[in-house]
Amino acid sequence: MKTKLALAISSILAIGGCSDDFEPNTTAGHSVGSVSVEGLPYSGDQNRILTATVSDSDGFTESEVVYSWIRTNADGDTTTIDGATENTYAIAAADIGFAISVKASYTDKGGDAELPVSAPTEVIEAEPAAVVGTVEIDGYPWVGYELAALIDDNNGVSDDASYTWLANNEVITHAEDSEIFTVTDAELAKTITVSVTYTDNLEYSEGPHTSAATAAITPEPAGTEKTKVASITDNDSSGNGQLRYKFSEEDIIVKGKMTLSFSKDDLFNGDTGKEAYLTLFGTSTSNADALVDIRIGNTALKVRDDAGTDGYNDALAEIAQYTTGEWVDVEVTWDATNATEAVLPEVSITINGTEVVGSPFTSLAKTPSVVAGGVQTVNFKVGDSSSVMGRAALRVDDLKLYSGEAIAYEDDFESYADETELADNTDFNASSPEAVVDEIVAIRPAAE
Ligand SMILES: [Ca+2]
Ligand SMILES: [Ca+2]
Ligand SMILES: [Ca+2]
Ligand SMILES: [Ca+2]
Repeated sequence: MKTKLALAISSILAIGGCSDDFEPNTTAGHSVGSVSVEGLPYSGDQNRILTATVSDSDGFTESEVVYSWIRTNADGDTTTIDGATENTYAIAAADIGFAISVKASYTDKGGDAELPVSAPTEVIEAEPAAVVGTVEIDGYPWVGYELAALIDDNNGVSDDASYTWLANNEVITHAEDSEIFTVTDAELAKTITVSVTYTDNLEYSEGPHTSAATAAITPEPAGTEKTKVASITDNDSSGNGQLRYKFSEEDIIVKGKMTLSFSKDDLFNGDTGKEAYLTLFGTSTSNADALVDIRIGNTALKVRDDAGTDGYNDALAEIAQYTTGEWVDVEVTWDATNATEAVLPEVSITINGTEVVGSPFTSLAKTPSVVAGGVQTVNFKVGDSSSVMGRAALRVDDLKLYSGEAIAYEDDFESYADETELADNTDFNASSPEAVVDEIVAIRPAAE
C-alpha cells in the first residue's frame, strides 16, 4: 500500500542525513538541517508532485535553498536528475522503478553550510487505476444489534471517513458519525441506509456514497439462538491479536487432537489481504518451529512451511478453499510417539469432516527437538506486527484439546460474561492480546 503516511514516516529517517564528505556543524548551539519528501510515489496521468521540506531550527531563507533531486536504482546506484532544482519535483515516466530523494544545499542563519539528503521515497510505480468506492451495511436489522458500514475501495480508505445513518431516508439524529450504528426502538419498521464520504489513498475525495437499504427493522426474532465465542482482532501497529493456551511442561501432549470451529472475516490492511493462523507449538513458539501452522487466507487454507514458496508448503498447496465469514470445523491430530531429536511427529488435518490432501504428513517444524515431545502451546493469531485490521475478527468456538482420547482442555466460552477479555483471569495466558468473548447469533450447526 502506497500511502502518504508511509512517506512521511520514511522521511523521518532523513534527519541527520547528509552527503558523503560533508560534515555539518554539530557543536552545541547549532542544529543540523534535514529535508523530507512528501507525495504519492506514482507516475501517470495524474502528474504526481513530490515536495521537499527543509527543517533547520537555526533558520534559513527558503529562496536561497538549492535543491537537487536524485534517482536511486535497486542496486543503490544514484543519479542526479538533470534540471530538477526546485523544491517540488514532477514525477516522470522515466522514474518508474527508481526511488527518489532530494538534497538541499544552503547556509543557515547561524552561518553554517548545510547539505541534508532526504530518505528515498518508495520505488516509483505506474499510477494505479482509480476506482469509485461503494458502501454496504453488514449486520442483523434487529433492535439492539450493531450495523456496520463497510466501505469497499481498491484504492484504500484513509482514516477520515464520515458516516451519516438514515432511517427511511431521514438522518438519524441520535446516530454518531461512526462506522457502527446500534439499532434502537426508534427505527422499528424503518429501513436503514448509510451515506459515507472519505478520501481514498490516491487522495481522491469519494462520496457521498449511499448503501442499499436494510430490510425493515424488527425486534430480535423469537428463538434466536446465540453462542459465545472467542473473537480475536488486530489493532496493534507493532503486534498482532492472539489467543494462547499453554500446557505446563508435565502436561505436554505426545499424541492428541485439537478440534474447534472458526470463522474469519475478510481481513485487509488497505487493499492488502491478511491472514489468521491456527497453530500448534511444541516447546518453542517461533513460527518456523510450529508443529503445524494452518494459515487462513481470505480464500483458502494453507500450511506454513519455512522452506516452501512464500513460507507455505508446496506439496500440500491449498488444503481447503475458504469463504470469509463461514464457520468451519477443524480437527488436527498429532503423534510424536516416535519423534526424536531427528524424527518429526506426524500430523493430520480434517476440514469439515474431510481429511485434507497429503494427510497425515510429517510436521514441517524446523527444529525437531522442540516438537519431539508433542504439543505444549495452542495459538490463534490474527494479522501481523506491521498493520492493523479494525473490526475484522477470527472467531473460535468449541475448542477441545485431547490427550489420546481424553479431553485435556475444552472451552465453549459460554461461562464468560460477554466482552470478557481473555488475556487475564481466564485459562488463557497474558500473551492473548485483543481476544474477547463475543456473544453472536449462532449461524452454524450446533456442535455435536
Ligand atoms: Ca543548521
Ligand atoms: Ca477510490
Ligand atoms: Ca460457544
Ligand atoms: Ca498488527
